[in-house]
Amino acid sequence: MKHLFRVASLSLVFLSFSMMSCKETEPSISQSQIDKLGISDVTHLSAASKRALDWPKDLGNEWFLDFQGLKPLKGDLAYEEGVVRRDPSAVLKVKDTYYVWYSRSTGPTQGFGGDIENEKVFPWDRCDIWYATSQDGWTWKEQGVAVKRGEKGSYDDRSVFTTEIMEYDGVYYLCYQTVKSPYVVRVKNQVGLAWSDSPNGPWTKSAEPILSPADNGIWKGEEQNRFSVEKKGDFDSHKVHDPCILPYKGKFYLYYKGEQMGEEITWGGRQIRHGVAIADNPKGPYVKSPFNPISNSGHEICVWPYNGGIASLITTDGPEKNTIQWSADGVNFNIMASIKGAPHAIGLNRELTSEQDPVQIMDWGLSHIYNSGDYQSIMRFESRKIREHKAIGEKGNLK
Ligand code: AAL
Repeated sequence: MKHLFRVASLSLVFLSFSMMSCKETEPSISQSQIDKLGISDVTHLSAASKRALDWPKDLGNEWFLDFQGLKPLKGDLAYEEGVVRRDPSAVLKVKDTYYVWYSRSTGPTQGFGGDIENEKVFPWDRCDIWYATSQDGWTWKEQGVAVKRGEKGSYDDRSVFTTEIMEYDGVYYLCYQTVKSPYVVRVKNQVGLAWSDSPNGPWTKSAEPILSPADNGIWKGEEQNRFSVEKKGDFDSHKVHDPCILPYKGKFYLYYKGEQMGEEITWGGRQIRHGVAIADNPKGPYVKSPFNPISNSGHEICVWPYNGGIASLITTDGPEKNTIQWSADGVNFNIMASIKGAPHAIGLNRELTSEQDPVQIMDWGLSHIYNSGDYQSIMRFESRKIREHKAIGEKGNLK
């Protein structure tokens, strides 16, 4: 409605401007906008033209890219039957060595409904967080476990997984998802944190989770059915997932994916949204932003700093999937580019962060693939920028 009002008022302003052809006191649709958008008659704006008039005025091609096919890694991170390696963290370069952390488990997945004491309900169930190093980003040496599941009875006794790394002030922080046994359909997921003076550990774990689901949903009945609710609650009333902490404006922004009790299928995808929680110190306490949710689409978190703000790749679910968005304040995101589809569970190569190029960080990084329903392996992605279009033999660049 607000949008319609704005476009309607813009049209009126334009009309009165052209009729009066006197001094311009209010914003109008300029002749160059009309020309650029190829609008035939400004008194007959189609819905598409109205949306186009709302696009950021200074938007160029700098945000647009194309992902190439995933390529397998070599060494210990090559696919291995019987082993799950998935959800890679960002890649950090420490001195001359690349580091990555990831979820690791062994054995097949049985799913829900079997022996909940002994079986694995998902590939990311019964995981610990492991790490590997590489000199060239292709051949990796698995170094061993970084963060283990907790003692029986603790909040992370069932699985620790889907981790992200942040280095700040010489200290390394791993944030990750946690599940407490028993792993039933309605189990809540939380976020834990571990820190170390070295990327090689040893790691100290937080005694309590640093983030939990909103506590305002109400399940309906006793059956383990996550779609059946009396009240849904906030967008993150069931699970907080895919945590990623960025130092930003003197604070620490913990971006995460929320899953809601009574989740629906909307626009052909899962009802998944992102939130942010902000702290003064890396260890918290993290306070959820009152602006949550900060996306209406997406899946795994993929965020990076750019031009004083934060950029976010939105994949997989929701009407705005396959877009790159940017916010000047880390909270209010707008679409900058649509893309053809992005790798899942991206681990960004933080070495490539650039203030000149918004998507240079996508030149290469890590992702994962499903080799089978049981086993996943970490892969490498690469991308190419889309800055021109030229047919073979054609002179000049279309920019
Ligand atoms: C991923 C992530 C989280 C989920 C599972 C493993 O896509 O969103 O990590 O828990 O799937």
